[in-house]
Amino acid sequence: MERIYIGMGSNLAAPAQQLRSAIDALAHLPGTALAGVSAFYQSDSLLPGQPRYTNAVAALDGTLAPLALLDALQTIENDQGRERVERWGPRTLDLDILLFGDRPIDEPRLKVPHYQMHLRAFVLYPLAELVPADFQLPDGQTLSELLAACPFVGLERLPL
Ligand code: PH2
Ligand code: MG
Ligand code: MG
Repeated sequence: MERIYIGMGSNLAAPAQQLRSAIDALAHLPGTALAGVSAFYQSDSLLPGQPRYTNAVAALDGTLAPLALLDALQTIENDQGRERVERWGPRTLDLDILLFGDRPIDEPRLKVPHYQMHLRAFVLYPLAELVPADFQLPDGQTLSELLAACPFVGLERLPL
């Protein structure tokens, strides 16, 4: 059994509703159990000219292989109308595997930890709601160090 963290994001078609549907789909995923969900946070897109994003992080406990989980997440994205037009384009739903237990994964289709999670406030602050205070990434960096280097700027935590 491994603890897995999923970054969720949406900036199209009622983003908060998209995240709620995704959480429901994650809760029903075979081979995993939903262990927690952060609050929802809004922020501007990293790419200018797009609608604002709503983001959250979910924790799963699972026995699935990483690539099987990736397939399942892509199915959920597709079921919720994800269209893959341009890289970083606006999307109804983005589900990214942030961390998979404490293993680094380096496959053509899947790199874990997610390559930019350590720089993204909309990942780090929701993640911090779900982990112990001394939490470390596979490379030994602590989440507190990452948070200290990544100010809570432009993030809006939505009321539960
Ligand atoms: N995802 C992107 C690009 N820009 N900006 C915010 N605020 N949140 C995201 O999830 C996000 C983004 C591509 O994955
Ligand atoms: Mg993605
Ligand atoms: Mg993403």
